[in-house]
Amino acid sequence: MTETTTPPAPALAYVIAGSEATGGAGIQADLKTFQALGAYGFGTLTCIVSFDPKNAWGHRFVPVDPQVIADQIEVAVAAHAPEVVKIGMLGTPATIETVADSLTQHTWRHVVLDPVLICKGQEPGAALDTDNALKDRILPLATVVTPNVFEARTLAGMERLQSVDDLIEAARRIHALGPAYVIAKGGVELEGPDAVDVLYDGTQTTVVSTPKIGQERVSGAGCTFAAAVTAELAKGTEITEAVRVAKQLVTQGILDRLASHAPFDAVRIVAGSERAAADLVQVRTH
Ligand code: PXL
Repeated sequence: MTETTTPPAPALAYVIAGSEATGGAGIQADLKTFQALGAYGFGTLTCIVSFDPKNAWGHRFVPVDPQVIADQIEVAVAAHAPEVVKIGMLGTPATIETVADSLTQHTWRHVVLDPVLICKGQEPGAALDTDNALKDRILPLATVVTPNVFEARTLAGMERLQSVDDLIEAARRIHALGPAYVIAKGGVELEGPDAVDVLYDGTQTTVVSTPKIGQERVSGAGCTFAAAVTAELAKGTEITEAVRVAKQLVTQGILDRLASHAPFDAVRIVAGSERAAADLVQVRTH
């Protein structure tokens, strides 16, 4: 006779984000990351991005109706009562209002915000409204925010961001806007041989770096990074360790990247990716 045992309850990782139809970025990357890190993943769709292969792979963007977004959040929270949520691409001021209203109806242990700003192909005026709404309505609810260089410069109101010291300054300025933890990501954008990220918690600055893998940005790296931090926080991992795991996972995902007929490669995460690049990651706290 075989004995059946109930597996322990998994960590619950919830994401509110957009679909990117090639599967490299967006909610597809988030859910794959949650799975790879052993969390139970579920998501609310905010918008659908379909690059246009007939038009230089520019963005085509369709928002989901605000009521449908509110309904999805309602049922996800009713079913699972998640404590940790990742916010990815929202895309319009109306979506931001809806998500902000829904988020404030619940108590969260962590709200991890990947502050996806201008999406190529969006009308600049509309994008500015969206950026301002994100800053006004969602940033104050975030406990963790993960800007890249462009987003960090925009949120921090800095004219230039070129060095690790600038990245640290940006992280401090964004911290002053509310989030308990800021993870500013240098990626391939800063000069020098390393891809450097900075975690600032209001007191300590932790610099996490790996040797750069090429000079090109890889699609889905930012989504995957924030999703990995989310899954680890859902599992109860402490923030510095969550950042280290995320950096390892993304570094290995870039090493294993998927080429396609699109003009950019995509991060590829497989089970075990989070351990594979351990030797490449350096963590220094000041
Ligand atoms: O990588 C940012 C991003 C996030 N979410 C969606 C996207 C993109 C970039 O294309 O399409 C849905």
